[in-house]
Order: sequence, then structure tokens, then C-alpha cells
Amino acid sequence: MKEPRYLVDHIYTADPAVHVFNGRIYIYPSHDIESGIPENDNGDHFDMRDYHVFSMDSIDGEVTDHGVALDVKDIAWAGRQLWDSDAAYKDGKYYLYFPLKDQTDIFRIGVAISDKPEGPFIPQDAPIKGSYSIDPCVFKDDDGTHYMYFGGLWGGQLQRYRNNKAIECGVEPARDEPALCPRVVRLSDDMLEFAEEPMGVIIQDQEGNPLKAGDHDRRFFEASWMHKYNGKYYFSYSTGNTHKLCYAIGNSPYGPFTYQGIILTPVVGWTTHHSICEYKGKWYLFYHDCKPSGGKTWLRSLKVTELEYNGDGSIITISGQI
Ligand code: FUB
Repeated sequence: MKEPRYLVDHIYTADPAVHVFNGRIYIYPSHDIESGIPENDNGDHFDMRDYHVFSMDSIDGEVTDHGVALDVKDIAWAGRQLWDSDAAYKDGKYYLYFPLKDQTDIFRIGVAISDKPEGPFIPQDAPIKGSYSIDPCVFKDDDGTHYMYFGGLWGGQLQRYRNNKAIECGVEPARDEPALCPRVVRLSDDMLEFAEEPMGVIIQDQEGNPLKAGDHDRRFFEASWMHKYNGKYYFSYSTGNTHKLCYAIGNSPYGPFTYQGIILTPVVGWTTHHSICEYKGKWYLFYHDCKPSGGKTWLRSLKVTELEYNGDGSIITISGQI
């Protein structure tokens, strides 16, 4: 694959989570719509109402839209805003994890179940107990254990929590204090609960110091993704208001992760969000930009491009402008 490829042109799609199930590539994106809600720092303009699942049998192949996999009207606890989701498979069932505001406008993470990777998914009656914030990413380690990474600042509400408890005045720490961490938690055997208290994912510099809250070029903002390469854990994420996709490497799914560099320079549009997936011996970055909508931040389009490593395991930076 020489040039990035746009994947879907009949609807707007963003935040791709990608997995290979039964030898086929499945894409779980957000479904962007024109909501008419003015753009603000809270992300109110991202007022998405359903998910479609897409699949393809080769990276250059035809993309199948499997239609609506989950609709907000079928979720008993729903308030508004279906944001970035992810999917997992265990013991004959597929699980779709999704962030959604409840009826008090607090983001929680829900789970829905299907017999098929493309859905339709049947949601549980309540969000996962103890869940909060946005952008769940579910990673299956080689021993079969599933972990969820989650969290996002500003509209994603992560700044409203410390030690998994909501706080009165939810603001980010001062610039010279450690940055807020994404969270990691092991999932229960039935995939429906947290099996432990979520823990902070520490992202540190090369000297072992946690990144500072004022380090906007490197600190975590949202869009967690985890993949494993040559036995190392690669945690990747968006820096939000500096619009980069970065990565950090660790020796355990819990971290700590040492900051390495930039995967993708800023794309057209405010948000940047991705997944990294191996297919037939090559690695790919799935992401989005707003070029096809003429730069409308809330109307994004999925793309894929090849991702390459240097011999030392570092990732070769990709330009978001191509
Ligand atoms: O799609 C809504 C939000 O925008 C996602 O949850 C964030 O990661 C950002 O891409």
C-alpha cells in the first residue's frame, strides 16, 4: 500500500477500532452525523446516535457496511453521544464496548453482545459498574486475559475523577504536576464487568519521570490503543489539543510506558484517533481526518495506511497531511 486509502464515502465515520476476526478485517468506528449543535470544547457537536460495523477481506478490498449494529434508542440507560467504541471476542460471543452519557449527562461505558462480529449487538441494561469517561480500548493479551484502557480529557470528563471517585471541582492538575493518566483494568471472565479497580497508566519520559500536565505535546488526552510488537506493549494515544498520535512502550499491560515519539502528525480536523492492527504480516494504521467534509471537525472519514517499524522497534512517523 503506497498511499493512505479512504475507506467509507457514503456516511461519515471516525475513531476506528480494528480487529481481525475469522481471518477478516472488522472496523468498529463512530458514526458522525450533522447534528446542528455548535462546536465547543465539550464536544457537544459529536452527537452520534448509532454504530455501523464495516468489514473487508483485504486491505485494498471492497468495504462492506453491515448496517446499524447498535442504536442509542435501544440502550435503556442512554442519555446522549455514542463516542468511540471497541470490540472483543471470547468463547463464541462478540462484545461491543461503548461510551455514552447517561441521563445525568455523565459518560459511562456500556457493553453489548452479539453472536456475530458485525452485530446486531444487544446492550446490557446498565453501564459497567464503576465505569466512567470515554474511549474504551479492549486488548487481549497472549494468555487470553482481556484489559480495557479508557479515559479522555475535557468533554471526555476524565478530569472529574481522582482514584476512581468523582470530585467536586474537576479540573486538570497544574502544569508542573503529573499529567492525568488513562486507566487500565482487567475484565471479568464473562467480559461484562471490571475484575479490579481501574489503575492509572503511567506515561513517563526517558528518565522515568511521569509526563507533566503542562506537556501538551506529549501528555495523554484521549484515544487509547494497545498493541504488542516483538513482545513489547505499545500504548498509543492522542495528545488532543496538540493533535498528535503518540506512543509509549512498556513491559507489562499495566505499564509504566516510556514515551517514544509521534506516530501521526496532525490531520485536517481537531480530533485524531486510531488503531494499529497486523494483517497478513503487515502492520496498518487506521485513523480519520476531515478532508472529505471540507474540514468540518464533526464530520470525519476513515483512512488506512501502512505502518512501519525501524529495526529497533521504533515506529516510523507518518504524515497526517497526505
Ligand atoms: O468521536 C468522539 C470523540 O472524538 C472520541 O471519543 C474521541 O476520541 C475523539 O475522536
